[in-house]
Amino acid sequence: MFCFQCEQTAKCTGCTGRAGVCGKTAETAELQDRLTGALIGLARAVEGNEHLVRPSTDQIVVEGLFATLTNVSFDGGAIRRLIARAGEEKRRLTPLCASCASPCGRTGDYDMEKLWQAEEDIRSLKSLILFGIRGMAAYACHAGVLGYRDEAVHQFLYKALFVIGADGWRVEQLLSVVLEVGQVNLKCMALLDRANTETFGHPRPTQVSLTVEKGPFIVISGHDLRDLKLLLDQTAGRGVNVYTHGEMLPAHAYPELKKYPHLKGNFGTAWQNQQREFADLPAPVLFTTNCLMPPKDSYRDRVFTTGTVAYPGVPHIGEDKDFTPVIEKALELGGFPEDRRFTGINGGGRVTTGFARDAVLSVAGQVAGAVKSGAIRHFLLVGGCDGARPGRDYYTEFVKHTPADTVVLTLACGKYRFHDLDLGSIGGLPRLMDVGQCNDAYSAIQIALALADAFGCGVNDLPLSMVLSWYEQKAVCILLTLLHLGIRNIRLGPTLPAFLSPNVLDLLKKTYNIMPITTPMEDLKAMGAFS
Ligand code: SF4
Ligand code: SF3
Repeated sequence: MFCFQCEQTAKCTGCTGRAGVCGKTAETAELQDRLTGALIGLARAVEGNEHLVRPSTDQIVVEGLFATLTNVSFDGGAIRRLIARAGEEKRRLTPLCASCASPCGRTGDYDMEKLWQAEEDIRSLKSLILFGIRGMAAYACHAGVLGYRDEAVHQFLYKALFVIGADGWRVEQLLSVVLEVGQVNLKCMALLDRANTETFGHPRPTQVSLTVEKGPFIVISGHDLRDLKLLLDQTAGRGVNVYTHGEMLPAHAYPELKKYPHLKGNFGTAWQNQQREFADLPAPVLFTTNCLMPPKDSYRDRVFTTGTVAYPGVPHIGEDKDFTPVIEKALELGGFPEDRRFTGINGGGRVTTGFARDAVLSVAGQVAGAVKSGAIRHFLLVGGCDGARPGRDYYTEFVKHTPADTVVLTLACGKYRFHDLDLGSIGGLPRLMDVGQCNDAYSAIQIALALADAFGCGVNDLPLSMVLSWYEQKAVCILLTLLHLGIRNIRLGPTLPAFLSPNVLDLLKKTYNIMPITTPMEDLKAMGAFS
């Protein structure tokens, strides 16, 4: 196997051998490569046959890409079914190819070994494209389940897949496709933002309890808000409470979700702590998307998956979204006998979420006034994924050291390192504002653009610095969107992606002044966060 798509990749170069650091086996990794190769074959078959493409064709691509995202599908059987669907669809689009006596190979599946063995700059740029569209497919999938689609996104996914499999593309040509990933991803994130806010309302600042009340409960993890809504409907009146976990936390801020009285609070911290946190839990856990880790025996019998996420031997709730087995498990396990108080990593007992674009922009005048009066001197966007590497303490220390006249905007699961800290307030506004999931990066971008508008300058001229933490491929497409928008001086950590070749990294540094994190104090000083 070879895989270097995530931040925890072995030795910061690539996972090889019998299994990856994430627990993905060599067999699963090879099946995921075959699936990607089959999707490239499908994209080749689409070329010239665009009139035959159906929404179901697009769905295969979106699901297939999503299934290869880190910590989503460990299930060989599910991946084989996706490979078969891609093959069947290709045969529908190009029936003559299947029976051709002397195949030209134009619609053949792609052998991913060719990519892994390619010249390093080509491999680097094509990997950026591939990992970027894997992240984008996750967003498209979330929007799709709520009934929202954007034709431009699907058309681009075929193009990008085609390019990955094509020979002879030069560095400059690939670079422009890399930036196109960022451009189209902005549309895709806008679509998801619209899907979420039109379906569930605009998030409003909301305090979330970390105490688990006595009695039966279900923990729901991942990013899929529709799954949460369906679970809340099915648990209503059953005496079963629901707690969010990981990236589901911002769901508490949506009016159409927070109205359920049995959506009680949040349990646990970021994904990498799940094997410890779930060990003694008297409740089932439902994973709707990443980040699933291989379940330990201590709690394996309480884990359920749904959607694209899957693990061999773990019960999977199908398309009918009948969560009865999860609810029955919650009733059987019974929950805690008494209320159980949990805290965040820093000892805080409550956290606040819901500072998405509508909430922040509704106080834009107040924010602009605080900046003009000098009360707010700098904005710091500290966002992105969490992970297991020890260097991620950087983000906790960074936030702890931010001066009292700065505002910290955050999003995604990296916030679990610091979101229970009490940073106080400035001019009636909290100093720490959680914009939402990684899926809400669009909201953070809109806030930055609105600030730039209010001050009549570009985003790069704002007193705003970005320090991002990355782990999986949604972070890759978000980063490409920021680069597409021309945003400079982004700090990235805890380590730089293994798939950036020295030349590609050099190019990104020269063009965007992207840089690795150093120490919290050094970076804060360099950002001009201190007066
Ligand atoms: Fe390794 Fe990450 Fe790939 Fe898993 S997803 S095999 S940890 S690089
Ligand atoms: Fe986290 Fe997996 Fe990326 Fe959604 S849940 S940010 S890592």
